[in-house]
Amino acid sequence: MERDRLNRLSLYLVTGREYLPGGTGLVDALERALEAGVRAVQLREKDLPARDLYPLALELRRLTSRFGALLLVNDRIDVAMAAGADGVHLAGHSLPPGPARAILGKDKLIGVSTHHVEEIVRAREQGADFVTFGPVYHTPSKARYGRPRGTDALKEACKEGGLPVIAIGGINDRRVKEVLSAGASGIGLISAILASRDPGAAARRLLHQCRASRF
Ligand code: 3NM
Repeated sequence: MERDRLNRLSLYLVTGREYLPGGTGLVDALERALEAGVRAVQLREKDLPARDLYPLALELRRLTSRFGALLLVNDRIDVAMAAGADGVHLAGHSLPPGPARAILGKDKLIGVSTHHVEEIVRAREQGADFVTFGPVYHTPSKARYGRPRGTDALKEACKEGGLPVIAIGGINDRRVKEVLSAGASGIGLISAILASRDPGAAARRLLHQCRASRF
């Protein structure tokens, strides 16, 4: 993947409407994060059928385009293509990256969720562009993602996997330095921004930490 798209992925904001504080709308929260400088969004609303996910993807496509931000759709290659997204993010139960690449062509981004270094190697062999690796830390919904992998496993993933690694799971502004020092190309998160009453301020703090940690 070229530097420009990789830079935009340095803060990868994953959606999760159930994390929003009462009264906040998803599109509003994302707009505030984008205004603050976030440049990559993954639409991940697993409970929505295509009929509802598609109009939301279109709305997020318009919104992210206004800010020059990437939009990836979790799992649903059809919805990603129909909405003109920049790519897809594949989970363990998704179509594997090889056939996904055959459908999407060479220019679309393919991200893959991974938990072990072997999965990263496999994703690379099948034409993925990057992976998320986690959960690095305890996350509010840890039951869903398994036990934390820790920063030593993250280091190994970044060193041995052969693809850019976005660290995910329990990331907040106090942990950015640690995961970037472990070799991660970026951070992926839901609650540190979307559970905040001020998603713009939360995004600014995280982006500030990303910039500060790179020197
Ligand atoms: N994937 P938070 S952890 C979507 O380990 C996701 O693959 C994970 O939420 C993985 O930033 C996770 O609130 C949740 O911890 C991230």
